[in-house]
Amino acid sequence: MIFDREHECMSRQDLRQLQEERLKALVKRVYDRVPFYRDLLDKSGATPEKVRSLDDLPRLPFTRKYNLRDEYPFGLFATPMKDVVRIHASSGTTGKPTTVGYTRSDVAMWAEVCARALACAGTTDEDTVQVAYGYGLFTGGLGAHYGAELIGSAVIPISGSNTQRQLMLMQDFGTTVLCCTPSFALYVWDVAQQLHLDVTKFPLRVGVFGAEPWSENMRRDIERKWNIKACDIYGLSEIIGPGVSCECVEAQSGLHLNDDHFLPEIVDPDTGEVRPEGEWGELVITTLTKEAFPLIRYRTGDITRLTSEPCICGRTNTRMDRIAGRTDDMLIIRGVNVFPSQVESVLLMSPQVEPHYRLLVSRKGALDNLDVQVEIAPSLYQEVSAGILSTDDVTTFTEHETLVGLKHNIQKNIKDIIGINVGVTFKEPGSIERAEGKAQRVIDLRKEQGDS
Ligand code: DLL
Repeated sequence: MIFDREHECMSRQDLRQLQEERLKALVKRVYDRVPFYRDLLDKSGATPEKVRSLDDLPRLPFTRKYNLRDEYPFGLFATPMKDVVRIHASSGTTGKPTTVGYTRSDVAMWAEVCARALACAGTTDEDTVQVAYGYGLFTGGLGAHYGAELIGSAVIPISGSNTQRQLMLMQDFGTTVLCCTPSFALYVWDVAQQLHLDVTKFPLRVGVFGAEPWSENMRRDIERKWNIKACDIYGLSEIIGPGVSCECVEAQSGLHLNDDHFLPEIVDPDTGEVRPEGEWGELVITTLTKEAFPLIRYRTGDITRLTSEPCICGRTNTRMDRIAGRTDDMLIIRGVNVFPSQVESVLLMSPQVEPHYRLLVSRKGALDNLDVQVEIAPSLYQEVSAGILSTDDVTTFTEHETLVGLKHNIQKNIKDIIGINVGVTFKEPGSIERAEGKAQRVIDLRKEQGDS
């Protein structure tokens, strides 16, 4: 189902015209109402009368995460607090969160784009939608909730955690759509195995997973384990929350971006130069319609690429590729850029390990080390431990022949893809901490070790 055919299937020409009108109005609005932007636009020379078409977009200055921090909590709001009806926040790296505000009309627009996203993933008013994203300052729970309600689905606002209860309600209420992080979907599946539940017999048919990076291989793994279609949903609190873009269930090939509200660009993360369509780079978004907290050319830090090719589902809006990583969680190991998602896709090629892993980065002398810690499959673990127990020799877990071979293979595959040698440490099933929200994949010890 296409939720808003008028806007999701517009001709590119009409879309451009709409974007242009909205951009001009936005620049005027922030110039008049937000001292920070008036100052920035004056300094860069891109005052409202100079912005006449979309071609002027690259002349506008960027907004960065630190600008939001500097103006904490409400310095970038463009409406008086009496018009703000909701405040959300996302955790920051330096203690203070990033605050975002919504007017009544912003909340309505957010519900609308989330409804589009969920409908894009195949949700209808016949569905029962279990929202297992966290409710609270995090935007995931309430965003998905309002979107599903607008579609007319029956919403179960269970929020995150409570894994056994998630499974119980899924069965008892006949959940057909699950919204949560991909890592939580895997965790819930693990728990179902421990409880001897056959989740493939559940009525669940679609997962709308996002809020953290995941790979194509992880999608296949989740789809197979749950016997569902898994679609990728993307968003960030600064821009709106979930609902910026979502994959359609028909093609699962790129995330349809609501570009009548969120104007995307791809720039070189180092120079800020705009890159042509199809090239990878950092996603930059301008919010065209938001009232309380509008942003001009916000540097998301997320790496993707865009296409305006039409999709088989009939939507004509811009599509973005799944996020390949972030400019700032990109690891630099011995000078090589490494995204956790690259390592993940290698791990998921092997059925003998589980999609539960973490990357431990450390430094010995001048040399960076990356140790990939991954759980082995329970069946392999049983086989290996039985072998060890039945012999009298001193073979330890990791020295077992099968594991030595497996380790060698994974190391080789990682080397083929990212070009560096890494360590691989196998962990017992269930020993890596599970996430109830976003998974923490990287532990970088280099700073504590005195290096930057
Ligand atoms: O994670 C909003 C959201 C909630 C999106 C539920 C999807 C579903 P923040 O907490 O502000 O907002 O985190 C935003 O998470 O800049 C990306 O780096 C990452 N992220 C979000 N969705 C995806 C995704 C929510 N589908 C940050 N793939 C973003 C990869 C994602 N990364």
